[in-house]
Amino acid sequence: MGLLIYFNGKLIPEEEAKVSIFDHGLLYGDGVFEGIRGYNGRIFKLDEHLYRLYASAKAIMLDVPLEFSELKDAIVQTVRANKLRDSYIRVVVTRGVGDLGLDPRKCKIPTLFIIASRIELYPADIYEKGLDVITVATKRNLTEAVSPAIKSLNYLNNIMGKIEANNAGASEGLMLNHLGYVSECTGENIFIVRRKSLITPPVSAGVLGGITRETVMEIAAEIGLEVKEMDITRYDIFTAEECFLTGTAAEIVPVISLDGRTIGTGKPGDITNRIKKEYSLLTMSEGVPVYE
Ligand code: PXG
Repeated sequence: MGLLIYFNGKLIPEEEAKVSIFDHGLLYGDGVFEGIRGYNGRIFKLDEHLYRLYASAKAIMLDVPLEFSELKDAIVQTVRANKLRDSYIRVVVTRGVGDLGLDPRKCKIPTLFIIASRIELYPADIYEKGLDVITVATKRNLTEAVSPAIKSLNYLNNIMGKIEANNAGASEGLMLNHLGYVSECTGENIFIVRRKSLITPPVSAGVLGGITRETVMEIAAEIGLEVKEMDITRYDIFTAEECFLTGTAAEIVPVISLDGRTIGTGKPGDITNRIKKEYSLLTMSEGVPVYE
């Protein structure tokens, strides 16, 4: 049985959920989105994802056609209609249907759809063995051009990075900013462990303010680990005790090498494993209930 999709105000079968070829989300990548996870009958960090969605929309002057509470309700209804306990939810708002010119003023009504489905995680052995990452040549977008803090439909910068990582046979690509500092991977934030503290690049280094990144910061505070947001270079990763990536889909993924240099012992570290454990405990116990 196919999925039920929330599409511009209605729940409809996936075969009927079709976007116009004149939608500027397609023609220009003009729109914003969120990727959210549901665990165990609850939606994890839903408010946080929605705050970021409205902030992304604000930054590109796009009016989300629903109020915060209406959108929240539409997401819960979509998950419920598909009877999902564990889910991956994609919320997309585009500029809407316009003409072939890029002027967004021609797009009168934004398109809004919600897909509640499942997610394929990285294969299980990646979490035990860790990832080999390489630095890609494509720089992360300038914050003054298209800020990486905006979760927009325009992901070519990241896709270019992913293609380079794929071509090199690596599992992920590390992106640097125009100054040569580390920003993030193509779809995950990065942390290193140095002398028992966590370090992650600041949003000003050209990174998406990840919800998982924030959650890791909260976990660190609870378990008494210091977290510093500061610019780091590849050298800091080469010489780190541990390294891991964070993202809604990936959760917490250990990194064991960068550009051929083994990080720490070459195995997922104790701090990484502890954070991973605390994260999965949170996902099982927190969130907006779907079925109550
Ligand atoms: N940085 C970027 C560039 C992202 O796209 C994250 C960090 C992590 O943010 P959250 O809030 O999820 O902790 C993301 C997440 C994928 C994929 O297939 C990844 C993301 C979105 C859609 C697909 O890897 N983004």
